[in-house]
Amino acid sequence: MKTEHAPTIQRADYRPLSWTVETVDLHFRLDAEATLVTNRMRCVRNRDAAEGPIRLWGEALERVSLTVDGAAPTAVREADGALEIDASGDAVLVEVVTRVNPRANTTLSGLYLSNGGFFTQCEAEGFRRITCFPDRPDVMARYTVTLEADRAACPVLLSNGNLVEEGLLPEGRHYAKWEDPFPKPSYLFALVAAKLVALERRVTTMSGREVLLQVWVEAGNLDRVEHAMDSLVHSMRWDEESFGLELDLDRFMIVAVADFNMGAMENKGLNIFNTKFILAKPDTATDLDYENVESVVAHEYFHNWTGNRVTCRDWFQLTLKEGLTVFRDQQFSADMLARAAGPEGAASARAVKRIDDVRVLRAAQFPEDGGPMAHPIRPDSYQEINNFYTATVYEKGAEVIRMLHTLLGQEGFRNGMDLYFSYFDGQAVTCDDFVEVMSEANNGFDLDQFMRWYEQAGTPRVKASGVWNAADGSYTLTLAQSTPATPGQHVKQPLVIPVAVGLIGADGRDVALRLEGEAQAGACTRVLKLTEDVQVFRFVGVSAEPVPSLLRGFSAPVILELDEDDARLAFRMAHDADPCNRWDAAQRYAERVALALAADPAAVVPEAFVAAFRTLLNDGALDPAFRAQALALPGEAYLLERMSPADPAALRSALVRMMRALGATLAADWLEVVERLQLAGAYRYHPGDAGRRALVNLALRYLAAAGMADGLALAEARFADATNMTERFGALAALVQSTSPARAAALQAFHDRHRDDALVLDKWFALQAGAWRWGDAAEPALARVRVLLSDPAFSLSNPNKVYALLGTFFRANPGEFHAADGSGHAFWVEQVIALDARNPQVAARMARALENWRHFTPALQASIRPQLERVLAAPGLSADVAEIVGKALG
Ligand code: 0A1
Ligand code: ZN
Repeated sequence: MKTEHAPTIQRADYRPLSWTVETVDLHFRLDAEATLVTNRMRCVRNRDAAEGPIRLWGEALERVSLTVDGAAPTAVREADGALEIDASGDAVLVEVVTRVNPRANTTLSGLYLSNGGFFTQCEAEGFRRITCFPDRPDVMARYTVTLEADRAACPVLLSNGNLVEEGLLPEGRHYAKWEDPFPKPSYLFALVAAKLVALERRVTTMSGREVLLQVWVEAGNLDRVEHAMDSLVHSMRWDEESFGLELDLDRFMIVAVADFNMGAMENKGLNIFNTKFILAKPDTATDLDYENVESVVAHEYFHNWTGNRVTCRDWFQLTLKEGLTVFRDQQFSADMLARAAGPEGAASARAVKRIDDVRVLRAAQFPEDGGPMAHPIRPDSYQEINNFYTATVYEKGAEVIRMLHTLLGQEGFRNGMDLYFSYFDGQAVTCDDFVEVMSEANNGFDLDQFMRWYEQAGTPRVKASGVWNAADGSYTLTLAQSTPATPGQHVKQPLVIPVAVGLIGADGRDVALRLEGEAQAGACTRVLKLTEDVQVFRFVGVSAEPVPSLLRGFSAPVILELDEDDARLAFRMAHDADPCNRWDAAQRYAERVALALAADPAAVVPEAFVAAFRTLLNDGALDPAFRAQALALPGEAYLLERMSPADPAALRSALVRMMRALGATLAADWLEVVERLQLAGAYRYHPGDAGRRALVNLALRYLAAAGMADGLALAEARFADATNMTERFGALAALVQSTSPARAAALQAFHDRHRDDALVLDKWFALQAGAWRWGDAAEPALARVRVLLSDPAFSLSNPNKVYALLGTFFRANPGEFHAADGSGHAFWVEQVIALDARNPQVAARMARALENWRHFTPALQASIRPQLERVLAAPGLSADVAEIVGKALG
């Protein structure tokens, strides 16, 4: 079945191409239905490769003409989806003319239209949908691009690099010519031709060059680009200061587009962004939106060095640029938060960011690692590369880089990065190259075993046990690692796992650590290197029985298994000096309670658990942002992954009981928090304020869930009076997640206020798709989702809308999606098939919502299997969806 849709591509099959490209001269005659693309490329023989023809890939193209050195080529064949052209000599000029239809292109890959403008998306293999080309990242060429379009419809014409010429043409048309001085792979090509305006800023780089920064948006959005521009400037400064990396172009452009499959794209000098990650003003964007804009702008900007200047040899190496760039954006965000918090609050601010990152990893990557799509951060094979822009490649990839940073230290890591650029600037390289250079820059630091992180899939388990010996004051910690089998990988080797450890004394203070054989005690937290299946570490001078605090700062992407009773978890919630672990103790305690309640419908929330939450809530010494994290229950996706068999309805009932108990029992405490922390005055995006708003919004959530009259009244009042989106949406969310009769009216009021704002309506869609059922009479989420599907503001063609409505229902509302009658599963089939006809990438993302179906109860499995089979049997199914569903059933 699988091979019918797409062949499997193997990493081991990589071969350099016989011919590559030196220069590309592109001419676009832009037209909505028939754009003519003339591509003149100088192809050169690759001396390092075996003899062979020129290979050019093309997809969804109408080929108008093809010449080699001005003449019809002597021999042209089609093989494996590529054109093969025999050529002689060392260099030839190939000219290909193609015609494409941007309006008909609903895949949003290649050249497409959005609101009347032309945009491109070429990663991973979109360039072949524009012209015939050796569309692989190891072909790096210099591009000259001429755009020609109607001047009234598309007054702005942009491409990579520098503008070298522009002018008017007959019949109301005009043109612009761009030259990119840096050789680049085709996936970094971009053009934009649209009616846009720019916010501009001129800044001076560290070497004293003046550069022009532009953020291009539709005219009506110009009042919401300031934050993106500030974020760009901060990113530039940070990369200069942290890594000595400077912007290499005279102009750097960002363009926002409403129709976009992913978050954003790092095209050389012309980043294209989903509007969601550019536009922000207080009335329409939440604190979280502000934070996301900052980190996505940074991520794309950082790619200019880690991704563009040094790129990937082939798509299996994707984590080379993505893991590293996510790590860089995480460090940047942590530094920005720490700076805003000042010296006192810096550590807590960093921890809050780290907790965010760990939450994402656990919610998205752990389930992936435990399912049919499990793959190493560097996969060995794929059918459709677009399916491998995954949490594993990105988030686990960033964790792997973080472990390198931990093992080598800040300075060692920086030395490695310097050497990486000095060796590989302008090249397309592999993950091995990166790790080797890290070793070389650190006196040959042995990273051979570390490479297994690139090879093995699955989340490792670290089982820990400790024994204190009163007689000799020693504490013996035994750590054992194992990684469960994953598809195609049955045997796993031990990994290098940095385990940051602390021992907490009975007084709640850390003990200074001294390993057996050491002359004196040192720091209170130290990193143990676990490299064997089992290892024993003996601490001495421990005069009273300590409480271990392991994996501090989440020092490795593993699942820590440690027997701790409730009292110990409560103790660590109150005392662990490592904020990440303090949060984790609360998560573990909540997980334990949730799973116990899910297993027993009659069970009640233990008082000791509520008391432990109360202690945290009322600890005024703790940063509100941290308290908001620690008092939020673990994500449902993560909990389902921990439950065997996974029973979403039972889990939902447990979580409802927990929310209600925590809301009702701690009502007075929550109300006091609202009273004490709510802010007056104008909104500003500042992490300190954001933390307060987050804790107040959480308080409203608990109070509303518990149906506390005071809390509901507060939420209504805050909804009505809010002066910014964070407060308005927080109050609305609290009302929607409750039995409040004000719910419907509030949703309507919110809709009416923001009816013309696509991004705000996305929140409105998502909130309803994600709603739990709080009362017996409440409407099932699916009924609501069906109504919203025909809302005039909804469109299956806009990825943001699909992610907001369908993505939220499928992925963030398991309690409703997996309704026992199977209605959610039948609906999923309908929608996946409808989407697949338009946009396979988006359809495949939705399809992934059922991949872990084998973890569910037998009754749910019986409901899901035939639906997966229906999708797989659908005529004309894309390779994208076929791979996901095929692997789920495989
Ligand atoms: N490289 C981008 C992500 C991206 C990947 C694929 C896309 O289209 C299929 C678009 C964007 C990043 O990491 O930000
Ligand atoms: Zn990226």
